[in-house]
Order: sequence, then C-alpha cells, then structure tokens
Amino acid sequence: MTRALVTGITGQDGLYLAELLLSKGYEVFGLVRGQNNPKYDLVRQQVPGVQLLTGDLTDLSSLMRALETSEPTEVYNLGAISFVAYSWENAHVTTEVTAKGVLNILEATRLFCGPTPDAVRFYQASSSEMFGKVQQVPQSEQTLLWPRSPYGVAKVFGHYMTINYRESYGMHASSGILFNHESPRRGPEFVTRKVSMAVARIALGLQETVSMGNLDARRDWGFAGDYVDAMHRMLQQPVADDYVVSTGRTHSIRELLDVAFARVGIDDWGRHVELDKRFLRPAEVDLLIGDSAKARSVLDWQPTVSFEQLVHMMVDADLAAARP
Ligand code: NDP
Ligand code: GDR
Repeated sequence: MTRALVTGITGQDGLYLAELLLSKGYEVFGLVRGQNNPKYDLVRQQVPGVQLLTGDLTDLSSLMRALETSEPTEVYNLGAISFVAYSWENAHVTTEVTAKGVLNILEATRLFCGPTPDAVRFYQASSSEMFGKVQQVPQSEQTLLWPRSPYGVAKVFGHYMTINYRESYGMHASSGILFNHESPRRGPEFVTRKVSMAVARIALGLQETVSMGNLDARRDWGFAGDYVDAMHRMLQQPVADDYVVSTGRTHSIRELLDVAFARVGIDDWGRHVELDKRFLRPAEVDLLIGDSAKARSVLDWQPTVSFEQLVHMMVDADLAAARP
C-alpha cells in the first residue's frame, strides 16, 4: 500500500487530496498542529480514513517524528499561512511557516531518506502569487517571479528551496505553481467564498449588504478538486519538475459578483455591495492568468469545471447550508 503524509490536512486542499489518495488505495497520514485544533473533528468527519499525527511546520523534530511514524513514499506539503491580506500584518510568522516551514519539511524528508534521497517523492504547494506584478501574460514556468506580499515572498523562498533540494541532493521534489482554486470548502476569508456566503444569505433575507475591496483585480480561478489531481500526477512522473496549474481564463471580482448574484436571480447587485477600504491591500496583484500547457501535455491534466459552474457550485452549497 502506498503511504502519503499530507501537511495542511485541515485546509481546503488537504481534504480534497486526502479523498483522492484514499480513493486510490493510499494509506494517508495528515499532520495537524496545535494541542486542541478545532478542525480535528472536521477531518475525522469528512475523510475518516485519514490517520492524524500532531506536528507543526515550524518544529523540525515534530516533522521528523511524523515521517518516522508514517514512513511515507509521498509527502505533500500543503501547510501554510495562506491568506495574503493577513501576511502584511503578520509577516514574521508568515515567513516562519510559509517560507522556513518548507525548509524544515524538506530537511526532515532528506534526513528520513538517508542514502536514497529520491525514496520519498515530495510536493511543494507553490503559488501564482509568486508572479505578483506580472512580467509576462500569461504566466508560465519561465516567467520572472515578482512577489507583491510577504506571503508571495515566502512562497518564492519555498519554491526555490524545493528546486535547490532537487538539484543539490537529487531529491524527487516537485513544485506546483497553482493558480487560485476554490470550492465549497474554501475558507470564508477568501473572496469567492466570502461572496458565495454573502449572496446566499442576501437571497434568503438574512443580510442586506457585503463589504468588499478591489473589484477590478483579475484571477484565474479553478476548482480545487481538479487541482489536487494535478498534484498527485506530478508525483507519479519519473522525474521531478515544476508545473503551472491553471485554467487559462481570467475574471474580475466584478464578474464573480455578476455570476454569483445572477445565480439567485439578482442582476443589479450594486445596492448589496459596499466598498470598504479596509479590504484594499498595500500592494495588489492586478492580473493573473496561467499558461498550463506543460501540465496539460506532460501530466495529461486539464480542468473539468468552468468558472460559472464553480461559482454556481459554491453559491448552491452556501444556500443549502444557510437555509433555516
Ligand atoms: P488553507 O488555508 O485552507 O489551509 C492551510 C493549511 O495549513 C491548514 O491545514 C492549516 O492548519 C495549515 N497550517 C497553518 N500553519 C501551520 C503550521 N505552522 N504547521 C502546520 N500546518 C499549518 O489553504 P489551501 O488548502 O487553500 O491551500 C493549500 C496550500 O496551497 C497552501 O500552502 C497555500 O498557500 C497553497 N496554495 C493555495 C492556492 C489556492 O488557491 N487555494 C493556490 C496556490 C497555492 P490549521 O487548520 O490548523 O490552521
Ligand atoms: P488571493 O485570494 O489573494 O488571490 O490568494 P483572495 O480570494 O483573498 O483575493 C483575490 C482577489 O480578490 C480581491 N478582493 C478581496 N479579497 C478578499 N479576500 N476579500 C475581499 O473583500 C476582497 N475584495 C476584493 C483581492 O484584493 C484579490 O485581488 C489566494 C490564496 O489561496 C493564496 O494562498 C494562493 O496562493 C493564491 O490564491 C493563488
């Protein structure tokens, strides 16, 4: 039986990846931080086959213990402080977890592998936020990185450290440069889920307005279920590499609001949306659109859910959850 260790198991991607790996017959171990993490129950409920281990990306010895207990052949490093807006106010802890945490899990994996550095296949959750002030449209594996937030800078560190461990020690370490991916499991702080939850509540008469930031930013949004499949495909390749994963289509926050409100029969959403400067960022990533030609040809991967289908899926799920 193939064994996988997943950090960030309590997050959106951790849950989808665990489901995928369990469906393929893997034995799945998930790392959970904290002494009484409230998300333990969520994981137990949604992916009951996962075996939970305690550990923290900032604690090298806890990672080594998790590796020794799980004896994995694949490690997926999904754990991070992942909310971009939070990273300006908490730049130091973001660096500790999202940047140096990658070094810790790479080093723990290298030490665990001993004389056979490629015995464990390693996945790093890199991000389109690394492109930041984009130097090329669309963005590919070759595009110059220009991060615009402490989160983006931390992800650049993790990305290059993963490449460095591959080149220095011969580790089978791949980095997936994933563009935004969403689902009904998305955290409520991210814009798609914030909108889908608000639209559902507005449709049901439970609230009147939602406060938003920059409506002109553009993102390349896909479905999280499709993106964890790309992660898994990367680790099945004989040689480790880096891949952009994206839909190749971009939409503004305004278009997100159009589709979400239209789903509940509201065409003129202006009176329901208030602009609030607190949600503007010190530096914005204005436009993201990915070129995933390499993932499509080498991994035989492609997205299966359109932007409209994704937004409908999220609004419908939040409507069902919010109905009294
Ligand atoms: P989430 O924010 O939903 O999940 C983040 C996970 O990291 C949670 O399980 C969280 O645990 C865990 N975590 C936070 N701090 C630590 C720590 N100190 N030690 C161990 N684990 C920790 O993110 P997603 O599932 O959306 O994303 C998964 C990964 O992919 C992240 O690295 C993210 O940066 C990256 N990414 C995401 C994209 C997206 O669009 N979703 C796009 C590109 C990259 P807890 O629940 O305890 O807080
Ligand atoms: P992002 O996602 O920063 O791209 O990072 P988020 O959904 O937070 O923001 C997307 C865009 O929407 C604009 N925006 C708002 N965002 C939020 N959260 N709340 C608002 O009210 C709001 N109004 C406008 C933002 O300014 C931004 O331009 C996500 C995370 O999952 C990262 O971890 C991941 O690496 C990247 O996607 C790819």
